[in-house]
Amino acid sequence: MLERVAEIQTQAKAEISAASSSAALEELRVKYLGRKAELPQLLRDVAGLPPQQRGEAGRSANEARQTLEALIEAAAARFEAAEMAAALSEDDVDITLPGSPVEAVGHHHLLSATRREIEDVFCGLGYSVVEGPEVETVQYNFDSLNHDPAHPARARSDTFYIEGGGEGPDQTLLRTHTSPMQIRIMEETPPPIALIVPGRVFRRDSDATHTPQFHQIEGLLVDEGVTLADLKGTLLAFARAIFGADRELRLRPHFFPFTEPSVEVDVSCFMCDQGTAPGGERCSLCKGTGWLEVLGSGMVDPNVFAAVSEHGYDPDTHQGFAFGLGIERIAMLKHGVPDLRFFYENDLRFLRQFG
Ligand code: 2U9
Repeated sequence: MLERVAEIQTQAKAEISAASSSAALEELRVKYLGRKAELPQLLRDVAGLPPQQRGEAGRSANEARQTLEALIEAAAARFEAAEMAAALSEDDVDITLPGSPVEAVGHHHLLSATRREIEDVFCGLGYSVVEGPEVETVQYNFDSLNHDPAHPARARSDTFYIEGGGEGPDQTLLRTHTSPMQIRIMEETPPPIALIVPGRVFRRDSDATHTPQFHQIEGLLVDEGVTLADLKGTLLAFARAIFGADRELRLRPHFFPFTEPSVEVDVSCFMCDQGTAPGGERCSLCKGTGWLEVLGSGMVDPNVFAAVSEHGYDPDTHQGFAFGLGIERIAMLKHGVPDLRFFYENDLRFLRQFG
């Protein structure tokens, strides 16, 4: 046995020093030290030798095993270092660099982008953004908002009522504006509040400037000591952020059921100088008027506060202003979109212009 152990050791040493990779070394480890290899088998056979041979045979086989283990380990460490160095020098991927984000495919629709742009302006002014249900009740959509029962907007010809959707104030409909959500918020949140409500609204209307569905953003601010000057300052900040830092505002008296006084708000045209285009001709955007109608607004009617007075809105101590705008209209003005229907036709030649 001693001779055989010496032979195995000599042969293994030669093969280990000739090995050319860590994979080859691993094969040698299995070949000489694995469970089915001859040397471990010899070690197991020591127990069957005559007692006087066991000591020396066991010692030499054990030493051979330890020697081979150490040789393989040392060679493996050398290969590992060399292989790592080779991989690092060949590999042109620097794993320490931050991962590059996946390239965005596509972009927001112009209406979504415009909505976000407007939301950003009001978030910057401290407003919250809240969304509400698209199916509403007559109570929230009209009654709480001081709509006269005879108001034309309530007619079957102007509003989508849900068939079988209740009766009287509980009758359900597709909301005609996002205002019902402001009522819901006031029922839940005592003043002061400042919020905008973006969302889809529905009216029975269909032509180049009207679609049965469009998008609004309405705003509501309620506190003590709020005046029309606060409304004008807020809307001026909005107009300048969206249409340019040089813009001015013009307020014209109007009527809305939920605001008193009510005003329509024009912003000075950003394409011309008071109606005259750079070439001297009449500006095509503002039709030579120098003003663009952008939204409606006003001071919240005390009757609206009366509908939520039990939630802390006292018409005698609280004032508020509200405004409403059509996202489509803002996008059309800002980007020169000539027809409202382009927004919904999903013609990529149109959509891709606004990436
Ligand atoms: C509450 C009180 C008052 C919301 C307002 C307007 C004026 C307005 C139109 C703009 C173009 C609708 O999208 S449009 O067709 N909206 O002019 N909206 S004040 O007033 C409110 C809302 C909620 C509780």
